[in-house]
Amino acid sequence: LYSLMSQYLSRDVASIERYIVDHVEHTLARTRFNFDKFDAYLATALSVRDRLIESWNDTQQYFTEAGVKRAYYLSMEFLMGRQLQNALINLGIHDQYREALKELGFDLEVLEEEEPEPGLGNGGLGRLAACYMDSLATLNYPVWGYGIRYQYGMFEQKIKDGNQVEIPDFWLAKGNPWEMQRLDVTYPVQFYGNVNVVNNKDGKLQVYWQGGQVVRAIAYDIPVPGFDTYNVLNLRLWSSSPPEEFDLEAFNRGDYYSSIGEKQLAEKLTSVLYPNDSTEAGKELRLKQQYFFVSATLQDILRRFQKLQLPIQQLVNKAAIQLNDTHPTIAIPELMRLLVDDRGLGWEEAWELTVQIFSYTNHTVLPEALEKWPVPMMERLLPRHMQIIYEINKRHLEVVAQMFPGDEQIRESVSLIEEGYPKMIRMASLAVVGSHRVNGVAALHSQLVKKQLFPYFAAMTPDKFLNITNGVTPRRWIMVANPALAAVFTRWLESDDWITDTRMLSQLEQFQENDDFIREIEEAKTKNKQRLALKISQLFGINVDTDALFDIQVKRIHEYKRQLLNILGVIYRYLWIKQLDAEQIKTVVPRVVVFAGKAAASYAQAKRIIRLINGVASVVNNDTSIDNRLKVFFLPNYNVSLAEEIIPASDISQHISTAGMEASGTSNMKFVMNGGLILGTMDGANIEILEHIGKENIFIFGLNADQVEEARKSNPPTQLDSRLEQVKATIANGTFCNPKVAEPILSCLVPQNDYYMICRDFPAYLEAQNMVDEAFKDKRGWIKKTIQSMARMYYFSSDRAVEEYAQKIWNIEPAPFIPST
Ligand code: DL6
Repeated sequence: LYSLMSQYLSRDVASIERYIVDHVEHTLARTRFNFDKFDAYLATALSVRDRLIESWNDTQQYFTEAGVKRAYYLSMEFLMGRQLQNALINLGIHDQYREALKELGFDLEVLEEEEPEPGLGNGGLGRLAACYMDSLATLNYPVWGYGIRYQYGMFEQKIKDGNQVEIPDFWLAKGNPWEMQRLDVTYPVQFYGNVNVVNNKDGKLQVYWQGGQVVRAIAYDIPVPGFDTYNVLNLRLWSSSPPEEFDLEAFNRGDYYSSIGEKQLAEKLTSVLYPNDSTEAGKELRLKQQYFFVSATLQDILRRFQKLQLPIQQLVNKAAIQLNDTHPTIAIPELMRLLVDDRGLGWEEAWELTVQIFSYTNHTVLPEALEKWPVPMMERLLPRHMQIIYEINKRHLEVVAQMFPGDEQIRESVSLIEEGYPKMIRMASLAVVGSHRVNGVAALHSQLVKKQLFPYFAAMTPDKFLNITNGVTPRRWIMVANPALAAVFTRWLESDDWITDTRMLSQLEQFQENDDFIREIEEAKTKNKQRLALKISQLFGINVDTDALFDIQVKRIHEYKRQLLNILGVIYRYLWIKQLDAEQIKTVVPRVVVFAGKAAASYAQAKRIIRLINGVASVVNNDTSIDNRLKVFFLPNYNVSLAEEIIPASDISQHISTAGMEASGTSNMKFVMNGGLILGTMDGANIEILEHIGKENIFIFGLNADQVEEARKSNPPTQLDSRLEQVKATIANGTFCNPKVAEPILSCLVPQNDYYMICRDFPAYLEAQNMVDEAFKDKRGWIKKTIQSMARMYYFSSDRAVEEYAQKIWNIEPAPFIPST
């Protein structure tokens, strides 16, 4: 592998050694003879960061000098994963670093494990943002990411007596070598206070928002390297701190502690990532986080624009702002405030500019996940913004009245304010009205966004709505996660260009009957299964057979994702094996079933499902009568690093959401790219995966989205499948866990209460699992399916996705910086 980037870097091993030792001695103040594994990791990371900083500075300066239009990706979550290995691979110096560290007595792969994982996200949405940053850097797009530097990321999940326990994740405990604190980049952010209107000299009304609390935002910059390019992008995360001014009055009153208390409050603002959790909805601190992040970001964007000395109307030619879900939507009234109150623009002109600058990605149609904020809270916390939202709504409703005259029902449904006690602000509707483009994240989802969520908005402005199907980066999800498979690809394609051009993978199909190629693909899979088997044996003390079918479901635990359907199927399989005789048992395809995922801390039903899975695991794994034909594991603390170990090891993975409920899914793409097949429903991106890889290469079952909608409206069936009855009875008699724990689960498994369609889909699910068994028995047929699938996945690269954003929404061009050597 030879990288463009590495042409500009010193690649010789001796220099690399020296850089590392320099950091050991001068940054960490250790001696070269006495530093431990973590010191070695830190010094290595710092030496890599040094290399990134130079390119990062050059890239940013180049963007400024060239005056390019930039896009800004605003996301409350970035799940970046560990950085060291990814940076070394993107820079093309992984092997040289391995060599240098060997000379120093360390194993690079071991040091990579020392890196704490920054869990600054809940799941798919945050990881998508990270994949997009990688692709944007790789394709040289001038983009910045903006987010929050939480001190506590996603909680660490432990399993005690089968139950999930949450442990705070203070990921910064040992420092973060990848970030640069920017004490020169700070902004004040205001909350509360009053709005005053005065007549200024030329008779115009001038609005002042005064008083209240001020918090300071401090920037932390994280360089994001692309693959095989000199360009390095910036991810700017904000941290809160007290304002520089000290409350002298309180101090003079002798009230020293309250003057400090105020400071501590300010620091708390960015301390913790909010879980994806409906019970946390409507919390004031969360809205404060959103405004804090958005206000600092817009001040930063405008300061950068101001340096260009252009009229403010030109902002639209220099900046596009993407709202990653509704979380940063308060940016829309904030930009209006900055343009109208601070810059003196008229409302119409400011609004036109705002709408042209913003665009919004919707990531869910689940009603409970659509953000709403109480009007009284907004009035108190951001009084000027509330006025602006009312004004936006007034003008919006005037347009609605013209389009749908006299229709009260439509007016009510599209109003930005939901009537009730208290009134609520519909943030998704505000995001739609204030954006020129609104996209869903998979074809079906984008249809549902239009038809189900925003039918009248879509009727009013049909061109606003579009689809951009998600994608994932082949750098992290093949190169980093699966070096064995990556090496096979490069060997057979006689080039590593596939890393940046996944269309090349289609050429692999010509080798699908080649015995050597098949053997190499199989060997890579076995290696990955062995790695996971080792992890399982370390965690549970159980050795699993790597010839078994590895059946994996890893994602947040949620009723709509239907881990319950999976475990019910496992229980049925167990009961079925138990009634076979010794000869029959030998014919059963052995399975290793793996679950992983976190349940939101207060999501009781999701936690019960974890408890049930662990209960089943302990019974099944200890039952010697089934001759190891079934093993079940719940791997704790699912995160990006664990995903990198699990995904390449799968034979089959489950993406079995109730149709119409999973916006896209992205792990489905990662699994197939790594040579695993999918068992799934016609939901989210599964549908497009099917279209690309062919229906013969995917196991689809169950109701589709239209049928689910129909089924919810019609009378439930009168009878349950007898196999499901049998499974329920076994759960109810306490075989796996205390029946009291299982009771609320069982009460959902009745036809009248089957919102997630588990009862209705159960027979089709079992049938599909049988088809998986049959297909797996035919080894050659199976591998052929996996080869065809891998070869046809080019579309699901995040490179394709970000190109669509750049062209269809942001209107920006690549801007590669070529250094003079
Ligand atoms: O678009 C990224 C990701 C999708 O792949 C998932 O299907 C979707 O559930 C997730 N959405 C969210 C939004 N919040 N909620 N709920 O995380 O986005």
